[in-house]
Amino acid sequence: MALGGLHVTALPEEAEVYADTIFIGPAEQTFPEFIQDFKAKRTKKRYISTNNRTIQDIPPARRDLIKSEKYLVPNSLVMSRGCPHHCDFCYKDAFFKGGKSFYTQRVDEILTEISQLKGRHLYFLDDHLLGNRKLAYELFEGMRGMDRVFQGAATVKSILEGNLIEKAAYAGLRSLFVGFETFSPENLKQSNKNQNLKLDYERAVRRLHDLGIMINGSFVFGLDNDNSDVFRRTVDWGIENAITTATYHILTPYPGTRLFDSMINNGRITTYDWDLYDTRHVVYKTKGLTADELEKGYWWSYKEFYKWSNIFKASFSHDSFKYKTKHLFYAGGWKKIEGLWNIIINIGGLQKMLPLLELLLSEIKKDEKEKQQLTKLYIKNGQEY
Ligand code: B12
Ligand code: SF4
Repeated sequence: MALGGLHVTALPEEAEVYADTIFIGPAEQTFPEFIQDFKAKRTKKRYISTNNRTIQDIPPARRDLIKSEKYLVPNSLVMSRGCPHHCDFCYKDAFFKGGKSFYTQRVDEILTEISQLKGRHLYFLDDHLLGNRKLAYELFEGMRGMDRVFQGAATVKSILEGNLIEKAAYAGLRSLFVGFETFSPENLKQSNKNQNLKLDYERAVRRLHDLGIMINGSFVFGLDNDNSDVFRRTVDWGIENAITTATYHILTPYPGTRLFDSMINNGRITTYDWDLYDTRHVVYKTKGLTADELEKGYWWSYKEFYKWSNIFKASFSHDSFKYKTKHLFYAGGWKKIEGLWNIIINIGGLQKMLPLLELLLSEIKKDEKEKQQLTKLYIKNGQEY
């Protein structure tokens, strides 16, 4: 038995009790090595990813093996692995330890991959789709005219800088996961999330809305500078700024992260039951809030944000009728009809929902000339100006 992935990488000693072989870190290079060793009957106990990491020139994913009718989003793909930033609570530095922690595909490879995918919808799994701006620029340039709609994730900073985000929008970006995380500068500093410091979150939101890009805002509760008003403030901000969907998390010190080490050093970890490390439970000694307040506030936030009255309020603050409708159906469908989703999955109807998703992600029209003007981005020697 061979095991790999995030959990195994974070806790190899625990994992190897259950396996003949474990994989630490990304496996694009170590798995082929394992196959060779397996054939030669000399498999090792551990395969550790080193600095020779790449996702270029690797064999294409065997998408023919995917039962696409069972998925709402069969076209998931990766342009980059990792991220250029180093937030203390993130899995990234621990997972990519011992080698590169941000590396990319070649643009021609990813464009070929995209051109072979059925349907219009794409889902980029990248931690930070705009992390390498030059590459992202070339990707979006190449995707123009491909008639795709896609979703991805990026930082607030990358939305505010230059006009790459316009380029993304006109290539088909319709929904973006954005790591706002916290409004407190002290919390940002404590988390080494300095790239968010002194940024105008509202300007980033307006920019995305002007381009018809729906926002899935990510927020973390329980950082040391939070107190009991954090839930109300965060939810109100999301509604007032017409964030389409919100993902709330209770701060979780995943093993291997700097956050985990610092919690251990300060005697703050309260449980090692990994099942509770799901961003829904408090697993450490809190500071500005009690653990009970934090869990209750977390659940209250979800309930409050996804109340129909608040979904309506946020939807109707958009200018265009089309955006209002899209917001209403997307947010409503995301959280409000979970029971219905289970029925759709059980009767094997997920693929039939894809055209609906594509419709919700359709473009909010802009004049062609305006688009060209907005996407004129100048790059020389890898620098934007
Ligand atoms: C897409 C995604 C989701 C989707 C998953 C959809 C699906 N059906 O697959 C959804 C939205 C459902 C989701 C949910 C959650 N997610 Co999520 N998710 C991701 C995301 C963005 C991509 C995962 C992915 O496919 N990566 C691409 C593949 C190629 O990489 P990989 O999985 O690491 O696999 C490589 C290696 O690990 C290794 N490998 C993996 N498995 C195996 C097995 C073997 C045998 C071998 C040899 C090798 C191997 O080889 C692969 C190639 O190198 C990651 C961030 C990221 N970029 O990875 C977060 C991430 C994994 N999610 C995270 C979290 C916190 C969650 C939730 C707990 C959030 C929540 N509160 O609900 C839930 C948990 C769901 C669950 N039950 O487990 C965290 C995990 C943190 C941690 N340290 O564990 C991440 C890292 C995001 C982050 N930056 O914090 N997630
Ligand atoms: S910006 Fe996001 S993906 Fe990158 S290190 Fe920070 S939390 Fe992780």
